[in-house]
Amino acid sequence: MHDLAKKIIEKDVRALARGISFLENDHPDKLSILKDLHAEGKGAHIIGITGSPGAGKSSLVNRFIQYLRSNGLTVGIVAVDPTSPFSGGALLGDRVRMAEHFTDPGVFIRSMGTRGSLGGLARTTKETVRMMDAYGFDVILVETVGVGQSELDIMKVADTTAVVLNPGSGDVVQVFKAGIMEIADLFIINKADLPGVSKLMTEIEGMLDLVKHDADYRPPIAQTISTQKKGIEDVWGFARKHLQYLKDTGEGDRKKTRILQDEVIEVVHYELMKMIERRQQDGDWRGQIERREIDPYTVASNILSELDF
Ligand SMILES: Nc1nc2c(ncn2[C@@H]2O[C@H](COP(=O)(O)OP(=O)(O)O)[C@@H](O)[C@H]2O)c(=O)[nH]1
Ligand SMILES: [Mg+2]
Repeated sequence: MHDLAKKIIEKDVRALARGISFLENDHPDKLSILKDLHAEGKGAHIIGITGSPGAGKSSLVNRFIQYLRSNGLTVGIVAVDPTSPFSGGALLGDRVRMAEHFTDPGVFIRSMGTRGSLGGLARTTKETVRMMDAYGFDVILVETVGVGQSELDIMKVADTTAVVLNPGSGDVVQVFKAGIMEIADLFIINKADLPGVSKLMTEIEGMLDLVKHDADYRPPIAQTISTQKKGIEDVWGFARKHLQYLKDTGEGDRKKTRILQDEVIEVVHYELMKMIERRQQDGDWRGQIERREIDPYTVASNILSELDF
């Protein structure tokens, strides 16, 4: 077994931090470490929290951490915010907000950098969650901005996906269009201190009637005020109920199978892309295309034939 994998399983928190850096930097040992860790997954309850920027996800996560800790549970947090490309930004805000947890050994917070492509970020995020699960947190929270395919893709790693909405924001239509409705296991109306809660409630219920009318699981709706610690226990209660549903119906197992099968394709895809990118640096095909000396199909065929399988 890889030394780092061994240390992560032994709950060496510095090894965990280093391991995640390996993932982010695409270290050559990455796949071998993940392989060693696979059987070591402890079955954390992985909860994804998604929603528009400013919806209050980070504030909610902060309260959630407090709540889980006061119930004796350990928590790993992965914060992904590709919408803040500037250093600092939202992540710095999160850091300040979550500072009180930094000295607590039962809490581990990792902000995912904005480097690399979104596809790469989604991959790294999922691998980080796997690594945290092998380390052995009771609950793993993944915060991500709900825009675009990659964010939806990140959420596939979660057992339970919570979608955060605000009253008076007109978010519901967006959520519906973006295909988030389909992946939501639980809705959270955060900023429930603001006007428009019952209108939003009706909108979500209406949408659920359309999308989930024949489903055997109907996502519940929680109301929270993150700035006042309100409603967090409902979120936790609903999340536990959803996990129980996954267990009771076998849907959890089926979901897991799909995720693992997809993972194979994803890893192959990602590794192939890296090989191709390295190959692309060889030769002057970009120049040849610029000078219209060659067609893209010939270049593509050449690159593919050079990758020896
Ligand atoms: N009124 C009100 N403001 C909130 C609530 N939760 C968060 N906020 C505020 O909303 C803003 C954005 O919060 P943040 O957690 O950074 O949102 P994120 O971008 O979704 O992570 C901050 O100014 C929070 O103080 C709430 O329940 N009520
Ligand atoms: Mg945030």
